[in-house]
Amino acid sequence: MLEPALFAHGALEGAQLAADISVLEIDRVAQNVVKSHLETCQYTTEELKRLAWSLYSPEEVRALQSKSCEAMWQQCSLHISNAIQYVVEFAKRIDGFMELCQNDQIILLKAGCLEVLLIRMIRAFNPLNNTVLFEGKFGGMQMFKSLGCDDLIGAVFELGRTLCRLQLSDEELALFTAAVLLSPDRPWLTESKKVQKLQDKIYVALQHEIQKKHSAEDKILARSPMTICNLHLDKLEFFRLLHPETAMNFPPLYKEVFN
Ligand code: CLR
Repeated sequence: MLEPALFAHGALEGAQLAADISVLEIDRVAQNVVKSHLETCQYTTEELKRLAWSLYSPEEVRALQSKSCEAMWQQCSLHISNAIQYVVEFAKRIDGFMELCQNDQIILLKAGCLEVLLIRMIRAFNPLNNTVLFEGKFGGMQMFKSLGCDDLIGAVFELGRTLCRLQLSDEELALFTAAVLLSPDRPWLTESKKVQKLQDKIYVALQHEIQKKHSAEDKILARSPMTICNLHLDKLEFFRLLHPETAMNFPPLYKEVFN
């Protein structure tokens, strides 16, 4: 089934690709991926919003810093492997993933799980104060000092800041991470064509989601004249207080419209 209307804007590079995939199918893919993401993302957006207020105190940070390198690595690797289990569950719930051969499932997960985890981190990252969620509270990169890998931690935090600037919605995050997992160019894949087909659909769905976002943004922009009008009235009122004579001699039409 073809549905050319959706792609008529030329926003999509691979026109042939689009022609192969129907709108119904795209919606189904998007729904499945977004649902899988929401079911496996460990924390709800509300939970994270609430948690953003609980910051580590300087004493608590000092306590973390004075841990031994081994103990801190142990602790971090535990949390990372726990979070990776959720990524594995995410992958398993993406339609088509379990139909790949087991060899390829393992290759995709081994190659992609940390990438996905780092992208997912933006949900638990606060770019306003450069903090990340760790064991129930938010803290800065000094927390991880005892690991002895400031360069790595610095890079992780910089990635967090950069990705946060994109202001991805959960829908976009879901589709983006699914596309990362289903990368057909991972070495040693035996059925990379199959992986490619799955990723293509996800990219089309992501493209569609981004278009939706832009038209929503246009609506927000369309409201801005109203804001400007109100601002104008505020300024006029203030001007009138300061210079009542001048305001009295404004053109009649102007006065009639804005008085
Ligand atoms: C990522 C999003 C997951 C929840 C989650 C769990 C563990 C967190 C991780 C997030 C972000 C990165 C993190 C990690 C624990 C330790 C690690 C804070 C929030 C930091 C960057 C230290 C890495 C240390 C390595 C060198 C082992 O849904």
